[in-house]
Amino acid sequence: MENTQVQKEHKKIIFSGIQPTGIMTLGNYLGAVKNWVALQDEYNCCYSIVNQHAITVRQDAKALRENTLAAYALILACGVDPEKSIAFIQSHVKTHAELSWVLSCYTQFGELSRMTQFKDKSQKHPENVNAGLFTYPVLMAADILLYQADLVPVGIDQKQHLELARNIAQRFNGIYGNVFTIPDGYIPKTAAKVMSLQDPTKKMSKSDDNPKSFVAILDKPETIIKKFKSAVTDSEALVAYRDGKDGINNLMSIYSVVTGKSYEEIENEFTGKGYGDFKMAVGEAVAETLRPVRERFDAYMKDKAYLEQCYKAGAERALALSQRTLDKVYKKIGFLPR
Ligand code: AQP
Repeated sequence: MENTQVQKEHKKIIFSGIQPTGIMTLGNYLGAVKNWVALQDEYNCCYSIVNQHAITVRQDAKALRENTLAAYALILACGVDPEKSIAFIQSHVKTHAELSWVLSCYTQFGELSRMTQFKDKSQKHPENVNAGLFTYPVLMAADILLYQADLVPVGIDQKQHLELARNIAQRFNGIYGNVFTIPDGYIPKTAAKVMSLQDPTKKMSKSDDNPKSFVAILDKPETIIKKFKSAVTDSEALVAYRDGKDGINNLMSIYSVVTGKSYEEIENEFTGKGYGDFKMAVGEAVAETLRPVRERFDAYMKDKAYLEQCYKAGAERALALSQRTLDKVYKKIGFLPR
């Protein structure tokens, strides 16, 4: 018992989050949430539904509420265990907004101006280029630093934000001593960036206007297979991982992660076969992987009381942990205690 306690204390800490901006895609699953699940035994993990990030883009209130609960149910359905890990909803834990304000005073305007996600999203929503969209990476830094996270499992699209979080932490530590742990990214080798099925030069995104471009985790098996059948490829009829074959490369990396087969094994499996067979195989493998997730999701959504009990307990644990960091920060910067 004592040993287990010691081991638990020595485990490294992980933080990661996902926005409740729609139904999670295969990209979110393979790039992030699948790894969240795999890391739970080895690390002390904090996983959050980051609804405060979601409002940087205009949301319908009712839909946001529903999507937040659905996203929470979905991470549990993917295998996040609310006993092992701290699973919570960001707005339930006030320390995130509080630390974010402090860190924004230690972040330069120029640094935030260089963030590519800000540039992309402000182009996509020119009518609403709000200050929150601009300071989004500061809130993300607060999310991570509050828990003294060692590792942050994310897709490669978040690498730049993570780098900024490290810079902010280093700058703060440089002034005040060792307040924050400097986090490292945990980016998967395969499927770190799942691409759109309709435009394989763009990342698969849940807010894409074209539903054929992404596979939602909750899509029915026949829908998944149909979407893969209509995936954009090339005219070469050769299943091989090569430069310039963006569509096929994307399908190969998806197939590789869900089946555990190497690229070489996949190339051999489809030698002499057409893209039709390959797309069908990828669709079927993904549908089979996601089937149990969808079934568990349906069961969780029928038990709202259980979900509520889990997210309340998660918020309490998250608050207790993060308050320790916030107290330390307030003391260092000279805020008079109440
Ligand atoms: N296509 C992707 N491939 C691999 N990883 C991905 N992630 C997102 N898309 C891909 C990873 O999923 C985690 C949660 O992402 P998020 O929902 O917080 O925000 P996002 O990156 O902005 O995802 P979307 O789907 O593109 O959402 P919208 O459309 O709302 O902007 C992150 O770890 C991310 O790296």
